[in-house]
Amino acid sequence: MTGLAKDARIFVAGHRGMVGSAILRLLQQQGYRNVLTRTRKELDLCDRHAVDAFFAKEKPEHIILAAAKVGGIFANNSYPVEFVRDNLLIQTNVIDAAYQHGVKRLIFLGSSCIYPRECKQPIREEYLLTGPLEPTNRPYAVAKIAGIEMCWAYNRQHGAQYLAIMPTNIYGLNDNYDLDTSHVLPALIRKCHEAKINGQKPVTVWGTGVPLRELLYVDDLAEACIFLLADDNAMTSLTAPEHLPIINVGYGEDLSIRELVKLVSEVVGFTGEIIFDSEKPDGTPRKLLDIGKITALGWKPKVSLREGIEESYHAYLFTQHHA
Ligand code: GFB
Repeated sequence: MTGLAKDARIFVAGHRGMVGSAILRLLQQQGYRNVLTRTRKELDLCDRHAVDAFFAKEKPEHIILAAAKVGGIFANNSYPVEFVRDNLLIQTNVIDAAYQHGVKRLIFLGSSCIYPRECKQPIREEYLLTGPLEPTNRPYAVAKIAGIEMCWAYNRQHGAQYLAIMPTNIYGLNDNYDLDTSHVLPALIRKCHEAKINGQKPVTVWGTGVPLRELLYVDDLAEACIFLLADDNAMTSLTAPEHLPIINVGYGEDLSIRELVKLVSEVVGFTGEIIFDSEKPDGTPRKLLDIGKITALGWKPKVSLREGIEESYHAYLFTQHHA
């Protein structure tokens, strides 16, 4: 079943990001010896000529495309240009260069926000494009949908094996803790921690606290990516030309933002007041993924939400002490 030789040349695009760095760690742990990486300074993925030169020189056989412009609800809402432009450029350059340079397999990472705002739950892969998108992240979602469509086009027209993985909201090591651009979980960890050390001051949480979110620890996503890339049968059937090459990766359960703050407070030891600022957007009401397709192949998440938050908080404290 394993179709990935330990000496295969695997390019992890975006290896310094939260997802890319988790993938790199796991590939190294699993003994892959020829993992290729480039920092943004060494290779600008928005520059097609630079991407072509890199592929011509390094000849990657497989690609995990984890490079993207990402951020939480406020960043998505504030920088629509960067979210649509940079993502379209990066994915178009890398996916087309992959084909031009004979790359066999490619994993493209998307996001659960590609599905309609009012989607039936849990969300199955085939619900894509069955309704209007959530406005706060539409530019990002449209770029990611274009990426899925590109993967399908290369599979159909050229017999490629390019697979789009749609993860739910991800958190963990190397997350972004900048309150203006981060996702909800790192923001809550930081807010609760800072409030605790400042004498249990009140914490302000955006929105009503009612939206539901599904959260998956980044190491579980990394495992799903490598597991799929290495499985010949799964890659062949998931990238068959007659259907969209898309598979959900999630935790299987969600909780409200209100419940999430409670859990984070417990882990961090924050006991102060929690204020909900309903002037701030809620975003999508709910986006729980149906993970039946990937669990049927044999993958399931290993890290519970509480364990994952504990790990993340320890990592956050470590970076604070070593800043
Ligand atoms: O994680 P988050 O920024 O993104 O926000 P989305 C999730 C929910 O948490 C929203 C609330 O209802 C926020 O209003 N929230 C509460 C907070 N307090 C905070 C806070 O301090 N910071 C943040 N960031 N949120 C993103 C998309 O949507 O999810 C992206 O914009 C992508 O495109 C990503 O899909 C996974 O889950 O709403």
